[in-house]
Amino acid sequence: LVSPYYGLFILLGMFRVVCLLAVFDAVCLLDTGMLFPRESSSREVKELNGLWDFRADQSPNRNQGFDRAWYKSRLAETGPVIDMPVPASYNDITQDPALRDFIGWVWYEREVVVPARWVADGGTRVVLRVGSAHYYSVVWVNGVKVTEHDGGHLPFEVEIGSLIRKDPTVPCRITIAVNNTLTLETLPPGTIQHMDDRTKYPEGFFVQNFNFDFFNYAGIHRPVLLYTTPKAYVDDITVVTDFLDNTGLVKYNVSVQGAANATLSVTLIDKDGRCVATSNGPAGVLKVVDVKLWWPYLMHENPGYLYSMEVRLTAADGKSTFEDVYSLPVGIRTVSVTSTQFLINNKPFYFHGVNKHEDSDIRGKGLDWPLIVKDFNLMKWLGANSFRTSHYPYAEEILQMCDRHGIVVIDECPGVGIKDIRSFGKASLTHHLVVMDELVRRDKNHPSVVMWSVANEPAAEMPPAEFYFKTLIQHTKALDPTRPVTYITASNYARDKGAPYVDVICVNSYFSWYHDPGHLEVIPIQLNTQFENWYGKYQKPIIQSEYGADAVPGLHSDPPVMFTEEYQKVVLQSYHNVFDQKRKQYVIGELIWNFADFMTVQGILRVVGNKKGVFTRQRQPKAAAFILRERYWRLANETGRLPPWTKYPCSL
Ligand code: BDP
Repeated sequence: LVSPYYGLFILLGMFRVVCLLAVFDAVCLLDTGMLFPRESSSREVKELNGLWDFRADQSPNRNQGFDRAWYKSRLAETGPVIDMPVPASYNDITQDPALRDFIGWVWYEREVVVPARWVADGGTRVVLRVGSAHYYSVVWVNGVKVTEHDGGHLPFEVEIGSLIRKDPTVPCRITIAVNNTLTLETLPPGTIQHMDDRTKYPEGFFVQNFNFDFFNYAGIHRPVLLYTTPKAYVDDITVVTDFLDNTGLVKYNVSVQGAANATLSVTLIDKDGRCVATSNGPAGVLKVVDVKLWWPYLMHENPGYLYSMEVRLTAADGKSTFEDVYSLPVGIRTVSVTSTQFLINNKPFYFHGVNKHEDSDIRGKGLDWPLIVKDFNLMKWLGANSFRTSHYPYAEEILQMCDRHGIVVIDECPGVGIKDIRSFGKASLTHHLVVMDELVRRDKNHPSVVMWSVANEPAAEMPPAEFYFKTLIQHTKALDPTRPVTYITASNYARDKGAPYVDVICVNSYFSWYHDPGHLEVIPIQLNTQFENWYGKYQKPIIQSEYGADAVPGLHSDPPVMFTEEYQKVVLQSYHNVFDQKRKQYVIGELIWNFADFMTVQGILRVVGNKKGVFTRQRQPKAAAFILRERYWRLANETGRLPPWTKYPCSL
């Protein structure tokens, strides 16, 4: 395997310092930006959320929709349709088990009234954007294919202005076909298995296999919208922040599309609306006197401080003048790693947080504001200062909440369940690199994101894992030299092939659960050995990135037995005792598995999903939540700088 990026890695490694000051997406192969769609004086947004027409293609090869060109006319004309909410997973919306477990193409369609001005004004770009659709999407507008996208969890978009202008009298019909099939080369990977033994299985029976522990929810999971920009527009912005004494530095780079010569002015505005720095041109450094740094929740009395960077573009093409305005929230902070510490703004940061899932009743993985806000309230109630986006990128709306509330994020790509040696091949790696490009492009400007995770529990002991992870990690560091990169391991410390390349060791372990089930007494010894082994070999800081136990709410037993609330409590407490010794040395964080119960495939190890949540799926606390809450607030009071009224238990 020879990576097309290999030469660039070496070069970029050598010039890492230079990169810090320059644009940091030099190796990204994507040629356009993916700024979050925001309204401004020059941009309008029209949400297409709500009810769409929907049909699953139940034909034996799932290809009838393409064979009969369902995109050419209204979906209701080619067969029966049902109402489908967007955003939402389609799986739990009906009573039909065939739709819950559906594998293959589903079709969404909706007609949109496009404002007349957007159609009339040829100087306006009209962009169709899908926040995420799982897994492979093809999009048509009025029967014309406009784009396709490989991968769930990340946005894609396409300009459709010229198409809707072709015939302004017809309504704009948007058709999106989405296929949730996972193959050896998708992320996450999977395989389709056909069962041909007619004495055992019905005609056409097949299953989707994969090696991850969450339900493979599918559909259009995040908002679909139309937004406008002028023809000449701000396509991308990259900021890298730093500070020196009390002067903040915002290095920025703006890329422009649609104009050979554009004038750019950049203004940084504080929370009170005061302009604190200005600059001109596509790249520069904004200097902020008496800077208010971005601090994590519970580390500072004023966490999540955001400035607003207003980028104003003016361009002319002989006939017309274009002005585009885009405002980007900017948090000024630094991140670095030593052999024993994780530093935010040069101060040691200890992750006391959670692992989450995008998962809830009925909605599946669909973005839902009440759920998002409830989860943030629960995280703050717990005293959690961080979470990992296990096991895929979460909605941008969630990261924006993290920026504002000071919740620190380990941002994970969908590289979960890479266990089959064939998923370490060239095609898989190439796709994985593109997914990292897309992820970094989307999330690079979030101050809350402090580390990239390129995978969860891959088969890191397999021989090809070394080249695979070396390439992937170096590529990610070249994309973004300002953040540490890791992957989450559950393999043997001595045989883990990627560990030499990560900046922080993240280890998952389930002592007294998957190993030595029922034997709580092994935890102190085995956890201590785990830490000593990893640190002894690599001398890198360690995060316990997962630990926990299932508890069925309401099940009790003393002495504790597995699956009771008491057992979950004692597992946590036994881990905590060891964390307390090791955090004085090189353990820099602990993330519980999991924040809340979540849905999985059916299997003999799962009773209606994974029950390792400290909250139920309906977000009610189990006994373990109170253990965690006491601990996290104690940790915060030891390590943070809190105003007295937020100190546990006074605020409660
Ligand atoms: C870990 C996986 C996570 C699972 C968890 C479990 O990373 O996705 O849900 O085990 O089994 O190994 O509960």
